[in-house]
Amino acid sequence: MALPAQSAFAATINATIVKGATNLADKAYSPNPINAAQGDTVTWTNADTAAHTVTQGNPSEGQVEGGFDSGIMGPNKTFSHTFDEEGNFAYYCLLHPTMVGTVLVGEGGGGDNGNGGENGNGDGATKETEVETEYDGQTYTIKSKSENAHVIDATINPSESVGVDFEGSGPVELTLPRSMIENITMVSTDEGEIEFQEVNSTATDTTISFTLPEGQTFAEITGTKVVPEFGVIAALVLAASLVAMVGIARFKGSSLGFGRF
Ligand SMILES: [Cu+2]
Repeated sequence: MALPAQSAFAATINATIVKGATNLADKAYSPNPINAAQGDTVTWTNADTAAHTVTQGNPSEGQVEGGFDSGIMGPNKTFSHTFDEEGNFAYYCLLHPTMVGTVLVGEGGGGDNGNGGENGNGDGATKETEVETEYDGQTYTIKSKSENAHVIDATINPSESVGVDFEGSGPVELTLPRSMIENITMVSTDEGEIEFQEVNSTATDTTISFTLPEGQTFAEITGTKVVPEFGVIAALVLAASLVAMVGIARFKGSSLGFGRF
């Protein structure tokens, strides 16, 4: 495992809420992810004409209590937060919860924000990362081991699948708790099903390996058993909320569609 690169001086990293961010999902904040070193400050500028927020948390679990939160940022407004601890910090927009981003603080931070040059990970070293996802009060840890495809976020789609977001693509070993998903049957990216292999299985975890094709940073893992166990009820609730969303979209007469929600 690579050792975390320590910066001698804390840096300020500029990020942007891009124009048209409302409909840009994980492209709404740029760069995404933001790579920072411990102690760095990230300053977001709202370059859009609409108001947005930079709020720690994610759309499925909501705002992190005591986490960073810009409040409502009008056009050209800025928000800064200093990251004193290592870790992966998901954030989103409270006004448009499909807008999501991640700040990666720690290993190899600082230099890999699209200004050229991989920093820290270009030596072919395998790195282990993990994220926690919460469902119904339970926390599940998902681990990745890869050269370039590092897990940064995971979302449980109750009774169906687990969606996993990566920084980068390529071969990856992914370890998932059996309490979250069992009997993995399929792995797919946004472009369809990909091959996977089960490489290890313990009493508590399953490890699978697959290769994320170039440019693909999302995998949906489907299993025959995904939390919660009372799948039918969850499916009904999901169906009900879908109906509600369709209703709202019709009411607004939206021509934008609703993409991923
Ligand atoms: Cu927004």
